[in-house]
Formats: sequence, C-alpha cells, structure tokens
Amino acid sequence: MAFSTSFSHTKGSREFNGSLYNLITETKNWYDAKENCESLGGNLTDIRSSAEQDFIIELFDVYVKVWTGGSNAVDENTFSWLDGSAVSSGYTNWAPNQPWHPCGGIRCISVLQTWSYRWNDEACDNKMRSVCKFS
Ligand SMILES: [Ca+2]
Repeated sequence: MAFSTSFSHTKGSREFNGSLYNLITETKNWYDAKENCESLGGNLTDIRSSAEQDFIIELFDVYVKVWTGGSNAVDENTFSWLDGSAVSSGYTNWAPNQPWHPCGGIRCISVLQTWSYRWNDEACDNKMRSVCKFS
C-alpha cells in the first residue's frame, strides 16, 4: 500500500485510500477535538479496516494515545462513528475486555500505543492528541 505525503490540504496531511488525515498534536478533550476537526473541514477519524488502522498508527509519535470519532454519545448502549454507523457493524480492534469503563456513562474511543494500538473506551473529558480525517 502506498503512503504518500500531500500538501494539497492542510500542511502535514497524509493520504490514504482517497482521504487525507492530520495528527493534531495539541491535546484536547474529545468534544474539543471533534470541534477542531470540524473547524478544519473534516471530522475525527473513524477506523474501518486494519489497513486504515495501520495507516493511522504511522501518524503516531511514541507513547501517545489519540482520539477517534467513536463514542456512545448518541446512544449510551451503542458505540457509533460520527456518521452514525455502529462500530460493531464493521472492523473493530478493541483491547481485551473493552469496551468497559468502571464509571459507565458517555465514553469515547481512543487508540493506545501502550496497548499495541488497540482501542479503549474512556472518559471523553480526558485530553490527548487526535486524528482528523478529510474525505
Ligand atoms: Ca475502557
């Protein structure tokens, strides 16, 4: 698969499968990260395949975690991507025993380098880097 660097959109964007992605290095809570991506004309990324997951990992610095667009903010019983599709209906890469959070409630999906880049659901107020996707 070909990873290419593109400067046609935001500086530092990288292209995969027809979409551009940016790693936002400033740490933000999920809501601010979502708003930031939208202000740039994109959205917090979804992850629809192992190839897309591998590509996003290429954007990471070491020892970081990043927000994706996944959350149960709309329906607490269902994790969904920002286009409304259920996360469970497609590719997933949850860490063992996830999704799970001791406090329950609204949680958002992060990708953790320290968990072999598997997914965690955690409090959306936590601050971390984020990946914007421009389709
Ligand atoms: Ca969790």
